[in-house]
Amino acid sequence: MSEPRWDRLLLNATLATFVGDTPCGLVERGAIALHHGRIAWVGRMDELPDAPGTLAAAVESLDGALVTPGLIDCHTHLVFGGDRAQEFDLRLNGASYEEIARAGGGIVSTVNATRAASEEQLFAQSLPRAQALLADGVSTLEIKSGYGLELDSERRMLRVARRIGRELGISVRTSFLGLHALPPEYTDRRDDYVALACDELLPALAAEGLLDAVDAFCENIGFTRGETHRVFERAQQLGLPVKLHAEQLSDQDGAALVAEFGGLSADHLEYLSEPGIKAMAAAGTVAVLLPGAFYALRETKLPPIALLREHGVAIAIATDCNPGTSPLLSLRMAAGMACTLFRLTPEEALRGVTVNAARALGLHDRGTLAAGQRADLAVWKVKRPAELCYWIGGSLVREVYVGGESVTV
Ligand code: DI6
Ligand code: FE
Repeated sequence: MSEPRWDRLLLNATLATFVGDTPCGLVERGAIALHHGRIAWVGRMDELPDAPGTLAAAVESLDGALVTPGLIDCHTHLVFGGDRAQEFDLRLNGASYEEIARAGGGIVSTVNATRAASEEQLFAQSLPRAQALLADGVSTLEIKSGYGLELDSERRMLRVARRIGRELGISVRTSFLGLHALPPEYTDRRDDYVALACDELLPALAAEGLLDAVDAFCENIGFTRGETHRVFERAQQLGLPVKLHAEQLSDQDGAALVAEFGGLSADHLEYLSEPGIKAMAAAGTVAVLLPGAFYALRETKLPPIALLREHGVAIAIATDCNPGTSPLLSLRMAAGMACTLFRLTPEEALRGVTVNAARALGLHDRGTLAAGQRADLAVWKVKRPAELCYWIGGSLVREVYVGGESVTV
């Protein structure tokens, strides 16, 4: 008897492939073959080239269970020290996020806790957050620096981010967010800090191979458009793609700036204007919406969804997992919130955590179920794609495969 051609064959699956024009690219009574870490074959079971038992070393029937690409969380800050539960209390009693930040709380309080944590402590505190995301179907995760704001602490955060990927067997992409907040020791010396971030921290961390992209917080309580321009220029010199926290609390024309640099994504976008949308559409910059932050800040201004659709801007959804504005540990929940709060369709939200999220990270080898893609899959306990957005909470994951291997969730 000849050797089976595939490592593993999953049968009787409902496949949300996100390929083609049908809703979610759905294939009923589908089969998907995994081989050497890649998807080797996808289609209807009745189109398999031979009897299943002869095709693969391991064959499993899924009884109609839904299979999606492994989910991709393209915007998180999940490596940090401490928490900000006390600030949550202050906000519930009427203080605004800006007021807390201007009074020296907010991001800066997490900077202090992160600087005080050793690499082991930071790893021990952050790992469970990544585990929670994985348990909810995430197989690729972006993690930003930005709570260190000096070389050793930024490096520690990024090393912990990479280590989380190795520990859990998932993909972690890292972004430098040196322009996140002005560190307390640079009060009244803004230019010196921006110079430090652009000319010392960024090149040093890039040289250590710790960075995949560069981000900034372009906001009236963050950094100006000019300062953002400066860090983007340096990123460009170093060959790193850019992305931006843009138009979250006010319109700084940041989306147009990141588009001008051919950026991967502009993120948040509640205050985005039509010229910004047009610039994003022309540059192919993805709109990353973060409903967790919208919810936690009790924001009322909605991102301009109708205009994003009209101009054909790809929409992704992420958790923004961070201790201040979005302590959210479920990407599926973020997708559900995008439906309920932003009125995305479940299909749009699910494209937002798969195919469009891959694009927001500049990754072309994942985010759909197609032959040749990485074998990153989530097998669910439900049968219809919309259920992933409809159920609030609970644990719906049956199995996650990363690079063809089942990982413990
Ligand atoms: N925007 C956000 O939503 C997070 N960072 C940012 O630039 C919030 C970070 C925090 O409050 O700790
Ligand atoms: Fe963020």
